[in-house]
Formats: sequence, structure tokens, C-alpha cells
Amino acid sequence: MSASVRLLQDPLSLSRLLESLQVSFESNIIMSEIQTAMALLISNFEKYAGREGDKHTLNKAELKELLQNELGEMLGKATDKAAVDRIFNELDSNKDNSVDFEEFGKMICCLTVMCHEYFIGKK
Ligand SMILES: [Ca+2]
Repeated sequence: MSASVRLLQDPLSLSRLLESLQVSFESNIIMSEIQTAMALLISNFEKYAGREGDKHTLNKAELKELLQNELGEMLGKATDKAAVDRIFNELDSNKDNSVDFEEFGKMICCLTVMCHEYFIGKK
């Protein structure tokens, strides 16, 4: 089983751990590179989520646009209609016909782990 698959199996235990550590988000600090990457993920998600309907979730059209514009070269044919339908259905884990940031975040984590595995394999 790859790390990216394992990552998707129990994200709740990780969030419970982080909550128990009383993680805080101060807005007046100088952000590290990882914190900057997190802020960029949030702002980019909100940019697409805010185009139609609920401004904090992606509908299928918003997800397709985000995939094409932000991950197009990486995902290749994943922006075909059938592929977008499959990705949307897979991400929408609570089946409310929208993709919230938590659902989107799982895809970004999974892709990031896959990138890491790919580059480790190149060494
Ligand atoms: Ca959803």
C-alpha cells in the first residue's frame, strides 16, 4: 500500500492529534515556507470556490477550472469531463454535491505524497 493511499484512510486521527496539541493560527507572524504554502492553498481554493454558489465549496465547474488552471500539466487528461466527474465524486466524500476544503485538502495531500514518492524514485 502506498503512502498516498494510507494517508486517505484515517485523516481524522491526525486532526484529533493536532487539535489535542492546541495548534494555533496567528496572523501577525512571519510565515515559514510551509505556512506560506498552506495560506496559498487556502486562498487559491477560495478563489475558485467563490465563483458560483457557496463561496466556501467547489461545485463541479469550479473544480474543473481549478484542476485545469492550477494542476493541468500535472494531471494530464484528468480534466476531461469523465475524469472530472470521477474526481469530483471521489472527493465529495460526504455526498453533498460539493467539495469543501477538507475534501480538497485530501487530494492535495495525496498528490504531494505521490510527488514525493516520484522524486525519491528518481534518485
Ligand atoms: Ca462534499
